[in-house]
Amino acid sequence: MGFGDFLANRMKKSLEKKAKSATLNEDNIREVLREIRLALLEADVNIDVVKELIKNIEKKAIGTGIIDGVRADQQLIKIVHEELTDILGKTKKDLNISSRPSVIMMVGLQGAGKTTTCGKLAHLINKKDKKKMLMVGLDIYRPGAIDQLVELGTKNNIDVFEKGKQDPVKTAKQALDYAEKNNYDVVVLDTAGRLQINKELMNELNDIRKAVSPQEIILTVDGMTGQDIINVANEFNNLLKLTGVIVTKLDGDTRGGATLSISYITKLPIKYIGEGEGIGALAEFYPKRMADRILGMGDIDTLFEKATENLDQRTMEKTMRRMLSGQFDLEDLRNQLRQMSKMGNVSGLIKMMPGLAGKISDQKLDEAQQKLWVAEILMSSMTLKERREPRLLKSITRKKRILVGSGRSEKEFNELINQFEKGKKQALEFTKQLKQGRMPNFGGGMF
Ligand SMILES: Nc1nc2c(ncn2[C@@H]2O[C@H](COP(=O)(O)OP(=O)(O)OP(=O)(O)O)[C@@H](O)[C@H]2O)c(=O)[nH]1
Ligand SMILES: [Mg+2]
Repeated sequence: MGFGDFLANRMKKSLEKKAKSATLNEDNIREVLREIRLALLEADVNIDVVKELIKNIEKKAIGTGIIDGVRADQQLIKIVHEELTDILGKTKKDLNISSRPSVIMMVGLQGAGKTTTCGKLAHLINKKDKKKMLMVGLDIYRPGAIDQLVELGTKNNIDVFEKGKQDPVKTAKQALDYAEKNNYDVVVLDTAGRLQINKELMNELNDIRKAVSPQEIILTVDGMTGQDIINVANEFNNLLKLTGVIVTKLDGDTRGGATLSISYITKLPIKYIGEGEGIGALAEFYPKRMADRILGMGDIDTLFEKATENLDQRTMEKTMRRMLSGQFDLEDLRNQLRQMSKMGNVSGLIKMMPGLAGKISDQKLDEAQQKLWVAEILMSSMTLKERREPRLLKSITRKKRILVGSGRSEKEFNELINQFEKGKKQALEFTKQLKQGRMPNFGGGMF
């Protein structure tokens, strides 16, 4: 169960059960709130945060009364959504990296993910803002720590500054000089971690801070840790005046309670979340989207972003132009399916669609994924001419050749052709509606 799913399932169930009718009264609102409270506590959200959230929702839901004419369940979900968004920090907070060079200092406990996140952050800022990035190795205590950073840099084309076991304060200063002379835009400091907060480390971090005055001091926290992370965050913040938090490892079996709690209690913005070990697995943190996800409403904005990021724009435009002029063949279908699989697997996509999340069983998702693979295999056994002129596929010899070449059954072949015909109709209907300036109706979909 991924991040958010846990809360999503619990909350949705309690909301759906109680709030279906348009006649929400004070009693059943309170009951829904009790269940939300339980779900949050089970997800390891801090008790003070839960109390505050429930109090605010209650005040809004019962205090203002439910407006007639608008469905009560929708109003309640809206209120829960607003309050969750508030608690998660209201709006997205950008990094302050406008000065040249800007310094981002990464701090946190051992194993929280500082070094990995340094790499991800440098990669992301370079990609997104086209900034020249320099990572600096300041962990002189853990054997292999500097090598880890150097390796990360080499593998991903990010420059690394390090002076071996030299005093980290001195290295930090030299790194800044080096960055100025060599036109780096942003310097990311990878500092040492400890198993627990200790004075020596905190003093060293404070000395580094004073020496280079970072624009950003970011606490990296492991999303899988429990409540004590809040004390850790407070201590780091008191001494270092943090500017933000990055929560890592939200890809695993994490319930994410720490995320909800830290931002509220320390008033520090969560700036990014880590969702995997790879260099690209860092996402900007949008409180609203996180609230969407937690409530299981689907994460349309993220889906859209992912889509625009990965889609091959030109192929899309071409297909669209063809569809608008009434054409749609197997080659178009193949392009579309390929674009889709670039965005991830079927179940990942479905989770982000509002209304569909949780409604389709894993088995159905597997079947859909399987169909996509079969379709791809079959279509790659066809010639371009056959894909462009699907009527050629009526020929028995062509069909036989494709079946032998792909190793798929006749049944699968026929199914693909049938679904293509159906999809073609839908695609053309879709563009017809678009051309008439109407909002297209999504009728089921092909797979
Ligand atoms: N699944 C997952 N693993 C992560 C994520 N971020 C970091 N890790 C893993 O967590 C482990 C520790 O990461 P590091 O970046 O070395 O942590 P650190 O804070 O630098 O640790 P020290 O240098 O020992 O203080 C590594 O195995 C990383 O691959 C994440 O977002 N998701
Ligand atoms: Mg490290």
